[in-house]
Amino acid sequence: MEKFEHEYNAEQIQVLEGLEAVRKRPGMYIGSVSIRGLHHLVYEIVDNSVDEALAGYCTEINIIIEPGNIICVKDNGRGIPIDIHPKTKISAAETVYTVLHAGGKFGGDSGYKVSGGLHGVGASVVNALSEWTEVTIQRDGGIYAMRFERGKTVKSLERIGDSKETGTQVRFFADGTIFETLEYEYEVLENRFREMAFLTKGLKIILEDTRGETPRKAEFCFEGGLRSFVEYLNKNKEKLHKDPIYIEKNGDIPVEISIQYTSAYSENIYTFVNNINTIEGGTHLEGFKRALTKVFNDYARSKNILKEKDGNLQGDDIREGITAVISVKVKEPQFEGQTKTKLGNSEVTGVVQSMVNESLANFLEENPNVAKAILEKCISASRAREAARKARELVRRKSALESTTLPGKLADCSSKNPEECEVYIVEGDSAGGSAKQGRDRKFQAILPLWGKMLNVEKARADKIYGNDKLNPVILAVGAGIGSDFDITKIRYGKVIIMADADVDGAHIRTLLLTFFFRYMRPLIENGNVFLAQPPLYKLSKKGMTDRYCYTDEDLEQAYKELEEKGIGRDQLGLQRYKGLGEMNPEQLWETTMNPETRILVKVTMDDAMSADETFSLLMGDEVGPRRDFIQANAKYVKNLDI
Ligand code: 0RA
Repeated sequence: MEKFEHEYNAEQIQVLEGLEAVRKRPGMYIGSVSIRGLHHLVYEIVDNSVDEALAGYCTEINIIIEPGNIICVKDNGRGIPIDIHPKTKISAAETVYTVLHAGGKFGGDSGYKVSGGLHGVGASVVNALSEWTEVTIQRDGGIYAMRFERGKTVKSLERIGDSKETGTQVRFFADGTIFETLEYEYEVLENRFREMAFLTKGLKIILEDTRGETPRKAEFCFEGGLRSFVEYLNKNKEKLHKDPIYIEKNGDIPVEISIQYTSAYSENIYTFVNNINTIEGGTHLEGFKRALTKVFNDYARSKNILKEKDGNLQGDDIREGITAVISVKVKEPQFEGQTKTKLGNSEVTGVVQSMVNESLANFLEENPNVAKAILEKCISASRAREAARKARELVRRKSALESTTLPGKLADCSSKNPEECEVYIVEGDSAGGSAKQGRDRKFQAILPLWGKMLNVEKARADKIYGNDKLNPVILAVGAGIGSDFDITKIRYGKVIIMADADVDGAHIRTLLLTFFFRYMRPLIENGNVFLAQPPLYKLSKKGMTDRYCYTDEDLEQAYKELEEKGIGRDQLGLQRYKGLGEMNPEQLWETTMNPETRILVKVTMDDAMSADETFSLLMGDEVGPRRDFIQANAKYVKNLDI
């Protein structure tokens, strides 16, 4: 017999219906039921502990991925309150886990929830979507525990022991009938928790993975906050000044910003609202950019670095080579944009702007050498921009004369409707030939690329327009680059990179992704960039349709299934594809290009960001980190010719 039998009153029934709704439409609450949604469960639980840290009561959070993909999150905060709610007659702790959006309702105006995943939905959603959840609370001298299954209480909060400590521990096992996979990816969680630790100065976050034979562990704690974040982002880059610039203001809308310039040509500004990555930017970014442009122009004028006859430096020039992280805390954030990651609150612009105006102007006055180094770079960026404009006009004029703006190598499709059109960027002429023959020419265009790519790390926009490898890509996509890029002009809804599964293929993929990341970022943000997945193997036998396998696991699975049909391994021919060039047009169509059967992987900002990171490392100016990387990854990058 259960010790606690529930009587369901009206409120309780509402509760159950609430969590039932979550189980019926999980996507509405956590975005998706893919691995992304699965990771989201962990973020939701950790966010609650981060809130406790932001309130000043928690200094350490431990996250363990246990064998069987059970997640355990433990913090040393005050412990979730356990007092009985006068209306529902159940404990506050149980309410938090069973009532939708209960978080933040307790403790009066003790503060507001600031952290929160993309959806910020709270513990009850995690509970609803887990096969089981166990919560253990230490507070008021005791240890208390409760348990739920698929969101329903099976054991109400009960005192199970004594303790002098305080804190909250949540263990849960996600529901396999809801999620596509239950296998957490350690690296994804590691990246997110590193980011969280950067964003919450001084908070120690420990992540452990005890699933495999060799347990993994990472410990993050950054006293420098965003300063450490910027140092981390720039670790492989050549810096223009030693210490990142750091400004912080804890007013009504707390703002924390760190900036460091590098000798690179790209602009890397990351913005966060309540610890959520606002990849589409918004009003905080707007305020920052305005202030940055104004402060540097004012400074350059006042020091006579810009003469009276000179025009103002443009924002793009001032942001060349910048790495910056902006973090704001907003009580009622409004998220807009395609992916709801653009801050809409208009009051934030002015707050960020005036704070940066004041602090950055002071900083430049106090650090004239840093100011000089940055401004020299801005001025040369400005000259390059002028040269780029001329180069671009030349290209435009030339193409007007030739009466076509499309590159000669492009085999275009017949449809002109971008929504249905796709372009395959194919490495190598021979694979390009097969792709041209195998494609559906109505909606599939082929652009072959060959030879070595331009090193975009060391090139400015003027070089890129003139580059014979990248110019065809720019013209084919048809929407310009950099600040001229206009997503409404893209000629294809899908831009698909098709490269071999070997080191050279990886090289070209990294190069193209980096190029898109730096010069056509909205294309990635908008979800228009994809990676084609050519098969690694073909299994064949007389009288049997060929079977293609895309991974080693796929191959094992195929062997198993065929064995069950009485076909042994020894009867099967196995071909390992070394390159796209080995497939004939029909095979290429069937395995990699036919929308009915192919596998496409959508490139996310995370993918592009790490490609960019790898790229800076391999192509940039800093020799030390590159050597370290190659030594650490020697077994993976044996053939990489750098
Ligand atoms: C005291 C008061 C409140 C929450 C907590 C402690 C608390 C909650 C969690 C969740 C995970 N770990 C935790 N540690 C402490 C209520 C504050 C409010 O809702 O405004």
